[in-house]
Amino acid sequence: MTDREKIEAYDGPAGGMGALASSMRHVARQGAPLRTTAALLQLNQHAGFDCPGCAWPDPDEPATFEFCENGIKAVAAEATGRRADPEFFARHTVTELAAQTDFELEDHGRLTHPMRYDAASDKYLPVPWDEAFATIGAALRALASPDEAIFYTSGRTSNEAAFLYQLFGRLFGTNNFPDCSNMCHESSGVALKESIGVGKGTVLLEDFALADAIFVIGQNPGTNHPRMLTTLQEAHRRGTKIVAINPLKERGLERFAHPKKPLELLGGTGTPIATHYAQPLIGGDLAVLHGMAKVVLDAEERAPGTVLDHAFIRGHTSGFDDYAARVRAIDWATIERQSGLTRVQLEELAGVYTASQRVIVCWAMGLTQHKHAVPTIQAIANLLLLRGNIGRPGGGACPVRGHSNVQGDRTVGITEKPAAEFLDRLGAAFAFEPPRAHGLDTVGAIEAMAEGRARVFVSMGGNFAAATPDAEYTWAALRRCHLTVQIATKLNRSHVVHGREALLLPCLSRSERDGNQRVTVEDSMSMVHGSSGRNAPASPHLLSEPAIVAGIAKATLGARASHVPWDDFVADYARIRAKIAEVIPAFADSEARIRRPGGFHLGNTARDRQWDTPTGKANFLFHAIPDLTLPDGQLRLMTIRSHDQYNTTIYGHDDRYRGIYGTRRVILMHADDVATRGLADGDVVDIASHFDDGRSRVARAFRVVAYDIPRGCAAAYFPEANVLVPVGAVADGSRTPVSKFVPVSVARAAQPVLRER
Ligand SMILES: Nc1nc2c(c(=O)[nH]1)N[C@H]1C(S)=C(S)[C@@H](COP(=O)(O)OP(=O)(O)OC[C@H]3O[C@@H](n4cnc5c(=O)[nH]c(N)nc54)[C@H](O)[C@@H]3O)O[C@H]1N2
Ligand SMILES: Nc1nc2c(c(=O)[nH]1)N[C@H]1C(S)=C(S)[C@@H](COP(=O)(O)OP(=O)(O)OC[C@H]3O[C@@H](n4cnc5c(=O)[nH]c(N)nc54)[C@H](O)[C@@H]3O)O[C@H]1N2
Ligand SMILES: [Mo]
Repeated sequence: MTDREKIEAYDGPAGGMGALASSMRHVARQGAPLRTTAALLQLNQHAGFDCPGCAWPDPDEPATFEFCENGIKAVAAEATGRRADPEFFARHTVTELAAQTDFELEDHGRLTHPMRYDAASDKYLPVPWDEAFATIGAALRALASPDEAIFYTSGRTSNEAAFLYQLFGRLFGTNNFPDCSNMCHESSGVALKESIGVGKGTVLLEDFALADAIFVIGQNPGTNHPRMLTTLQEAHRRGTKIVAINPLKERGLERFAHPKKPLELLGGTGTPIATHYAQPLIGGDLAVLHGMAKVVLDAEERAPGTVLDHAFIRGHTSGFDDYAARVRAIDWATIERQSGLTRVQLEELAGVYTASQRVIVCWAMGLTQHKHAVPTIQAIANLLLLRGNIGRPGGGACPVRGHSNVQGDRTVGITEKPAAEFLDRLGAAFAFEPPRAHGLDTVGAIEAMAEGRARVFVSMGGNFAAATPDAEYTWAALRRCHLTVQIATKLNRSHVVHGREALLLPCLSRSERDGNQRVTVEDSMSMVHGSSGRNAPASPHLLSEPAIVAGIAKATLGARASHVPWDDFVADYARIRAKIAEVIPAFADSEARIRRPGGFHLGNTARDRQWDTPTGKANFLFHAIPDLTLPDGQLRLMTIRSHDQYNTTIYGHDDRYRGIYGTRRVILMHADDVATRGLADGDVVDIASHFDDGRSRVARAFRVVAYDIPRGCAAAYFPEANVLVPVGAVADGSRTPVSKFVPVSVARAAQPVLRER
């Protein structure tokens, strides 16, 4: 154990003085306080830029500046004074850099020049932009088929850049557009589309002010969507019931002190958030939701006509009778065993549901990254449908998205499974025949590279090597590529785990001036608004993402796509938006509508009670509860985020609300699970995962922390634990890697070295 490491209970509320102090420390560390402060003043303002943190929406009239500790960290990380420039790269071989931790890599600061890997010196050397583009064009043209290329996207990319990127890829001839969403809310999209005909949430921010009850399932907003706590706090004050369902007691769901309100700060303890808190087993949510539905159906049987919304069920849904019969037939012993909650607890949760006229259910990765994620999310839809809670003010489904524009990227065509209608319109707008065969998703892309079926990998942002499952396998797959191209702001793992040839293309960040252009983004509630940075670019050699895509497109397609006005698009993004509107009618007149404070809503058929499903109705979809019991000795491991990270970007080594300081190599376990293994709190263990594919996967040297978590469950941080997640373990229907349910066993470490990766 190093001096910095410390594990102790955290007594404060989420937010509060701790959040203020922590944000100031992070701003100071980045060495450019003025640049950061200037940027912060523009954050989420009407004329400013959209926070590069989470996708929680902004109120129409944001306060002078909506304080969010993790938003500040995200902006400070972009506005940093540090630079990974050519002198830096001249000092380090790539082999040396590859030995550094994820934290150390990003901590070198912003990339400043386009760089190319030089195998002779094992270093990145500067390369002129046009030479970089020509290299990509040559490699792509040399492929036997366009489907040997992969175009990955992370969800921070603007609508304009994403639209050009997918246009380029489809002109080139492939639908290989895997994205971070494949690892994130894909399960929500697939589930909701089948249930209610639209793969997005049905609520707006204003609905939270009307709700009588809000359920927050498998989500940790105190860390990952801190601005949501303000919404929940206001709801709590109005008397709204707030139900948290999470194996961990997350502090942000328990208590919150608004960092901008002096009285709350001085009070010290904050105000409560959840009125009810249940800690199910990891993966137990389908049983929880079926259990609640069973209570609701029983209540209706006892007092017919008083509990269900019969008019809604009759007029708007299909499949109710079959669903109800099957839920009634589940026995309580199965529900209790699989959920980890008692019947009494489930009756209480269901009681909150039936006592409330308007109900919103929110969820995030705790539900989506499971083998049974799609059935579980459909069980949420079922529960909402029982009482007409979709398309009612103050009620609805709310998958809380991750990356700030992950939803927008999908809207403008970043998907490996494009709809035929979208392709028809894209083809008509640009006079070409787009490829129709579906492309590779994230897991499919890894397998294709591993097997040599894909050879060029282009990444629009993100950190594929660290974010994906099965690190060792995935790294070998990336290393087999002929060329890997990374369009990025800061150095990360994917830049040092590269193909035979490799390019680093540095781009402007959200907070930086891009001429006087603006881009657009879509938040978690389908609101589209403008974003324009004001900071001076981190280096004069940076290009915008749209300019980089145009450069690659011209160098690759040449005369084949000379009818596409790439340069005009880059000169004025309004021209890209005009084309987006031609392909996606909901964008019509967006130029005027993004100028309004708050932007505009893209519309949502389910919210209007129009059901775009094969039955023309909202569907009750039943799935049996799976038996998730593991062999003796194994634990269900979830891989989660600490308070000091943004996905693979590690800001620091503290997870304040969970009382863990100075280290990320920890495994949280129930005290009895620690004791029965002959271990003690603080011991160092190796973690092995178990999956039926004949390969062994071990993560070494994790410190055991006895923690308030159900027996049989454990937690470790992503991405350190990604070596344990088998690439073949994916969710049924959505193929999202099962990052929240990895069967593992632990054993005293062979070598208790605690070097962070
Ligand atoms: N500061 C910051 N903000 C972020 C991010 C970040 O890394 N840092 N990431 C962004 C992205 S891309 C995303 S997708 C979101 C992620 O936001 P979250 O989904 O909140 O992120 P996770 O840490 O993965 O947390 C999952 C939560 O689900 C719980 N959980 C795990 N398994 C289960 C289960 O089986 N059942 C239930 N009921 N709960 C479970 C965990 O205890 C944890 O509280 O946040 C976004 N915002
Ligand atoms: N085990 C496990 N694995 C997971 C998860 C989990 O919970 N557990 N969560 C999954 C989820 S929900 C997600 S969304 C994925 C995230 O996967 P990704 O989106 O691929 O990863 P990020 O860490 O968000 O990407 C960070 C990098 O993006 C680059 N970047 C930052 N800003 C910009 C920009 O403005 N433009 C460009 N071009 N680049 C930029 C920087 O170089 C930075 O290093 O990870 C997934 N992986
Ligand atoms: Mo995500």
